[in-house]
Formats: sequence, structure tokens, C-alpha cells
Amino acid sequence: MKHPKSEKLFERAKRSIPGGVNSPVRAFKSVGIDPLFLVRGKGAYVWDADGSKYIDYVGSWGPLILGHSHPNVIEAIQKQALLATSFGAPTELEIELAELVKELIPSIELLRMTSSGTEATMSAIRVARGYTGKDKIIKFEGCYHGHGDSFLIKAGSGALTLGAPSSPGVTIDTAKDTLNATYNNLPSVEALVTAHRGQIAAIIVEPVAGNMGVVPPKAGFLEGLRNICDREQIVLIFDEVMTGFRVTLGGAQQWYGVKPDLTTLGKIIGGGLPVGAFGGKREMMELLSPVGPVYQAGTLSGNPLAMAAGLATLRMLKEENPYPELERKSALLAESFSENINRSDIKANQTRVGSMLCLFFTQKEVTDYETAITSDTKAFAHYFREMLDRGIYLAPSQFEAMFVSAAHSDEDLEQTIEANRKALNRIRD
Ligand code: KE4
Repeated sequence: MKHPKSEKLFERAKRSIPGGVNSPVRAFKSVGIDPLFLVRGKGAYVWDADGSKYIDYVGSWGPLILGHSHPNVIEAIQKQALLATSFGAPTELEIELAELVKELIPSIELLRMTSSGTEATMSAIRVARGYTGKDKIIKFEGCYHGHGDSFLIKAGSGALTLGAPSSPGVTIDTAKDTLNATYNNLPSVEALVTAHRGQIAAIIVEPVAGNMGVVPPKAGFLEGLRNICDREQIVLIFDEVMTGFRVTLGGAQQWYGVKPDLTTLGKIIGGGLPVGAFGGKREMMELLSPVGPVYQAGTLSGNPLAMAAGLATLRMLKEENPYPELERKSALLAESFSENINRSDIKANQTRVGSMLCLFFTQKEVTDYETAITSDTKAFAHYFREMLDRGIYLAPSQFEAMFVSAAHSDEDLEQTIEANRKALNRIRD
């Protein structure tokens, strides 16, 4: 299907914006067509510049668990906008959101807001380094924690999608303090801890990896990280930017029953407006300026509009509890996709945690970066285009997640399952 208005906008965008986009993975580079320029979102749907309607499973890359432009969120933003958009001064809204996050994620004793997940993860490792006096961090190949220098070494998401998991521009001296372990592989963590004993400030992990596709933690993996951190005085950081309030209201730490020292948040906490946050043990968070010496700041951190959108969203998630329905709908989608895969004989398999799903074009069970990259990204690109032509808008990368929202109806799911069946058959034939 052609998208003439989007194509024209893309040509114009490239004259003023690198690659025509403000975030690389939006450029559709790995799926072989120009990106769609979107103009409207409502509930489970988005409309592009050519007026075509799609069932949306990107949801702004996770924030829109309640769907686009939820009336309560819009009303909260409108109300706040009439009062003020920004002060750069404390407001009660920030206290209310911090109190609600602490209630939902009890491991968080103190919380600080930022304007993105990247700022949250950057700040969390700075706190861990300030707290331990140690320099090195352990991350996991294929995990993505935003574009902070320390993380762009064997990173996931767009870095992996676009073939630059380790980015130029990150200095050798920075890179040497980032150690990469293998996801779901505790011996690989133990080996790094032994080789760098007494030098490791933090282990940062996506408790469900969502940036090399969706890769669930194996039984015992998260508990094993907790034990290593307790034994070695290493700060355990759960990067819940994607999983926070997504896999369940209390995030992956509630789902798996493992308590980190620090948690980073983003996406849903802002209800679609720019909010990140990091928090955890009081003794660590009180190192932050102006209480302690670890500096961290942000002009728009705790911005009233964003706080209003985040509060409206989290209050609805708490009061309406959409999680059982999200589980039912996501399970229906995953099971139907698996049936379609089996019938089509396509080499693919489906993973899911809560309302985060991924269809990997590989026959291997995907447990880490090495198995994730066995996926046939050309087959994924073909699948993406076939689904788009049938009105289904997926993340334009094999190494991202598909998100189900409270706004997706059973009819939407049936249309998606039928599109999936036809798309898989087209690829096979
Ligand atoms: P932001 O700086 O993009 O708000 O958050 C960075 C981040 C941190 N941690 C995790 C687990 C994340 O998933 C992200 C951002 N996720 C990607 C999509 N997988 C954002 C999409 C994009 O880069 O445009």
C-alpha cells in the first residue's frame, strides 16, 4: 500500500531532522518502507497523514496502556494547562505522583522525577557509583537502558535494530567501565564479578527484556542476581521503564517477587507525556543533591502537565485494574498467533509476559542476545509490511515489543489474528 502524504512529509523532514526522525527506530529503516507520519490517536487506533486507520500495538512504545487520548488523561492535561504548563518550582502534583508510585512499588522509599527513561537510568547508576565508590557496571547484551554513554555498549532496541549495538562517540574510558553479561546466564555474571571483584557498583537489568524482542527471565535468574548483589555489595537496579505498571501494577518486581535496590521508570508513569523516574532505598537516594553530594537535575523534571497525565493514568490503573482483561486479551493473541505459526509452517515462535508480546522469526527458543539475533529480520520486515497493509501497526523492528492496551476490543484482536494468519501465509508462499 502506498502512503503518498507520509512519503512527502518524510522527504521534507529529512531536510531538517537527521534521518527525518527524532528517534532512530521510528524511521522504519529495518522494515524496508518509509515511516508513516501519524496525525491522530484515539483508543486502540491511529490515523496516518493519508487518512488510513490502524489498530496500534506500539502505543507510543509502551506508555499508552489505556489507549490513545483517554478522556480522563486529556481532561487532566487541559485542566492543568489552564493553570500553568511549567514553573521550575515544586508543586503538590509531584508529591502526589511520588506518593502513588511509592504505594504501588514498595521497594521505592524515595523517588526523583526526570523527563525520560534515559535520564532515569543514567542517574540511577550515578547514585550506585556514588553509594559504593566503585566504577564498573554490569549490563546485559541486548538490553537497552536509553542512550546514556555507559549503556551504548552491545545495546538493544534501535541500536541493535540499526546494526550499531556499540556506538561511536562513546569513549574507550567510558566503555571500559561497562561490562556485558549474557541475559538469563548467571555464570556469565559470576565470571565478571570474580574478574572485577570489588570494582562493580551496580548490575542493571531489564527484569523482562523488551529491547531484543520480549525475552522473559528464566526461573531463578532475577533471584540469582539479587543473591550476587547481596553477597558482593553491588547495587541491583531494575530498569522498569518498560515493565513498570505494564506487566502488572507493581511492575516486574511484583510479578517475579524480587526486590531491587533501585528502580528506574518511564513510559506509563507519564501517561504519554515526557516523564522518567528513579527511586529506591532511602540511604541511596539521600545521596542526591541537595541532600547529598551526587548531583542530578532537570529543568522540566516533575513538569506539572506531565505529572497530571501520569497521575490520571496511574490512578485509573489502580482503581480500574485492567490487568486481568489485559492478560486475557494478550493470552488470546499469543495463543492464536502460535496456532497460526504452527499451521503456516513458518519458522517462528511467540513470547509473552503480560501485555508485552513478540513474534520471533526463528525456531530457536529466544533466551538471550545470541538467540535473539538468529531471527530472520527480512522475514520480520515482510511480516511487518503485510500486517501494515491489513491495518495493523506494529513496532517496526524484530527487536521490540508489541503492546496490548485496555482499549483493544475483542473485534480488534480477531482482526489482528486474521491479519497475522494471512501475513504468515504470504511469507510462506
Ligand atoms: P527513553 O529515554 O526513550 O524515555 O527511555 C529509554 C529506555 C530505558 N529503558 C528501557 C527498558 C527502555 O525500553 C527504554 C526506551 N525504549 C525504547 C523502545 N524499546 C524507546 C523507543 C525509542 O527509542 O524511540
